[in-house]
Amino acid sequence: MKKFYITTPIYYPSDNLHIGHTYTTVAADSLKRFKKLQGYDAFFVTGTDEHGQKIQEKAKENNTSPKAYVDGIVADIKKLWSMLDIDYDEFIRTTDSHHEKAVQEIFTKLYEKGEIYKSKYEGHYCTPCEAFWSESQLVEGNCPDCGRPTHMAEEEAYFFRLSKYRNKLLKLYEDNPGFLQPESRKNEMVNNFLKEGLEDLCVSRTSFDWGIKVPFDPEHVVYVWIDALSCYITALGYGGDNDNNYKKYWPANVHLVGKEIVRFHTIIWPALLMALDIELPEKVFGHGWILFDDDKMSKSKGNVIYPEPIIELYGIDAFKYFLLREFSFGQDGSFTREKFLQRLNSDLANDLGNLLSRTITMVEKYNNGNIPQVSLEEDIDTSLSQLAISVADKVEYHMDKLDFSHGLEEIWKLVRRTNKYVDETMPWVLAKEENKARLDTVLYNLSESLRIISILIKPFMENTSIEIRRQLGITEKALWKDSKVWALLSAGTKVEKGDIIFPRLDIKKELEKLEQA
Ligand code: ME8
Repeated sequence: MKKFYITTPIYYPSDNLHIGHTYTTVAADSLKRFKKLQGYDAFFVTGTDEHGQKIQEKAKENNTSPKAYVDGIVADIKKLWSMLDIDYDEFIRTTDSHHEKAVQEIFTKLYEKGEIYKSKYEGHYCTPCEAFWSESQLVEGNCPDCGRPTHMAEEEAYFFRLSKYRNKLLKLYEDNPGFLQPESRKNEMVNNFLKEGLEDLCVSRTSFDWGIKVPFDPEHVVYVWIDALSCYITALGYGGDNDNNYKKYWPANVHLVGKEIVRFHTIIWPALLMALDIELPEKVFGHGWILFDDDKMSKSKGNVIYPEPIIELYGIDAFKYFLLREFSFGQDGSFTREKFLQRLNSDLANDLGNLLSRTITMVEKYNNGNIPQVSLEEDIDTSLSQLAISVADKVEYHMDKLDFSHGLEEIWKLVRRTNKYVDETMPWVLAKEENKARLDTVLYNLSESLRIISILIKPFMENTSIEIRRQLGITEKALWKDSKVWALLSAGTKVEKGDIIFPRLDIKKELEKLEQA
């Protein structure tokens, strides 16, 4: 069985997560489910990045210890992932003892190999980002990541010899055009960072102590990136007693990250792995941001959208579908409640929900709830079946590029085509004319198309897939390969009408509800 290892960033548990973090996690979850459905042995890691000054300060504000503070947020994060039915295999916390031990070993190994050395650091320090910046990196004198002011600071610190990896990294980009996607981000890394040359990277701190201690110099704590990035291998047991998963799943097939941390994943991470003689990940995908009011969401600006109220009102499948269909994965996109509700109405209620409900109703009404036999085929039937069995390949093509939106659009072309087939064949007229042979064929084809749709949507909308199959009376396990074959549904299968899967919404009323939620 071929393996597929996928990760999300490990999020800071400084506050509760919002729709932006949910976006990456839902995408990773769908990709894992997709690979699993295709027969891969897929492994999915997410987690939390718990050390550092920001968390230490946050805990202080809340009159508690850093560990107690992060424990509380991590419990909420796990609750959110369980609410969203996120199928992760490992949740790595940087405070897990096996992670801390492995990071100490990594740090020591790099030091012993001469890849890390001790020196003094002087630079522009951004406290919220916990980052030192060089003069040239500042944007209008401010932190290039968050735009806030920095101040000059100096401390004794350990450095990783990042500068020496410049040429190796340039070669990595040259030899592996697919290493960083989308393409535009690659140009940014190569032209803005690598071509200008790299400075050695400060990898320890003495100004705070909420972190993993440098084992041979405990005044120092390991500074964010060696600690955080190593999670992708420690989550698999690297450096621990049981590293079976590391042997089985590393290297990662794809690290999904937001565009602001692409640099850390495509410059620092590969350089660290090179220094450790560890194989590099196959691909890093830097997706766009979900904006609100055309601005990046941030708690301090008060423009944060949380997923919980949306899920409670409309369910997880509608929410996941919207996230993956509405936004083009590589680019930024704005979230609005109107767009969300409109898509629910058009794609889910009018297209998919309506197709299921009218199909099951007609099979009940015209054939006593039994899937009929095909007996009189026409050209229009072949055109539907040809389209239906061709969709899976198109979805595979788009999923290969992590283009969730176009993948879903291909599935919806079939949903809409099938609805149109109802309007064109007019089963109610066939019934009136007592054209039983033709009516049976039409009802069969509608049900069969829905069977294929139920497989195609499974990675993205598991509950809806299950419900469609339940209503169609299908008891077999959904297999991806069965979406490429027509006429697998057995005649005589008893359908079972259920609730409307996506009720049509009164947008004005729902907007009021959502704004109050
Ligand atoms: O950066 N739109 O953690 P973090 C889309 N701990 N995605 C968003 C988003 C938005 N508006 N906001 C957040 C860290 N994200 C580090 C990572 S990895 C070794 C260490 C998602 O809590 C997106 O994936 O700030 C982004 O990269 C991540 O959350 C940042 O999470």
